[in-house]
Amino acid sequence: MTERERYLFDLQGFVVVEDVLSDTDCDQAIDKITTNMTPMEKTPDGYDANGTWYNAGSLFNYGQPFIDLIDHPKLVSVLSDIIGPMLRLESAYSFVRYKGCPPFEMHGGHRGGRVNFRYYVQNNQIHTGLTVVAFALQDIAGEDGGFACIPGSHKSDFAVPADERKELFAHNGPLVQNVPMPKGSATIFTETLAHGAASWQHETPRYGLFYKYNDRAAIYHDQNDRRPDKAAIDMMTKEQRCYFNTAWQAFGPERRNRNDVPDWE
Ligand SMILES: O=C(O)CCC(=O)C(=O)O
Repeated sequence: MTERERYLFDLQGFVVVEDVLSDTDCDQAIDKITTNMTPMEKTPDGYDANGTWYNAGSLFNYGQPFIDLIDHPKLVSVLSDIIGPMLRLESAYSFVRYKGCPPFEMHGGHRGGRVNFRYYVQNNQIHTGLTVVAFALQDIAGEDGGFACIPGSHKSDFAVPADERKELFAHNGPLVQNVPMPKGSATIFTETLAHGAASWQHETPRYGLFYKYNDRAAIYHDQNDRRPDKAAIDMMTKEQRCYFNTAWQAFGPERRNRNDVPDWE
């Protein structure tokens, strides 16, 4: 992690890392997502999607560029500094959203959430939990909508008061900012940050791609329907497979004292 990245991540709760994917990677990812996406009836907040929200899972079964992104050096350099030296990839999925779609309401926003939702700095070292990489497969301007957050909210010790939430967490409200992203970049943000997505406003849909990382000793989502299947695992390197290991830190199976051998060996 560069000093600039550390400064920006600590200040804002997110950092935009440029040039992670090439134009060809982005176009290939969009093609595969478009071929495999299915319409959602409801958004994650329970709004009627009305044909404006789609999703695609099982991304690793479609090969590249999804596989190489698992442990992309530019991402691992940041993630291993802010989460821990050994990482798990809990979840990878795509949401495709069309112009005028319902928003993804703001969530997160204070560091009282223990292991998965924490943020502190000690001895020059950032410590956080569940962390998201949001890949930009196209150029995104602020006025397009998309990923939005309250910069700095990851350091708040207080949750937003329930009766102020509507005003203070409103998209286009006083605190929430849309984050522009150049094509091929990756925005790394802690789930402790108050964040969501504003209604998409561009004629071309937003092809969102999200990977969620945690410490290899921690877990947030139930992994039963999130782990890649054998066909996908077979396309990965040994190191990449370890990103899907069961969460444990020490004294694992067969007296392994480090969680650095793939569960699938
Ligand atoms: O759609 C977005 O950009 C926001 C994603 C999000 O809120 C999340 O991953 O928790």
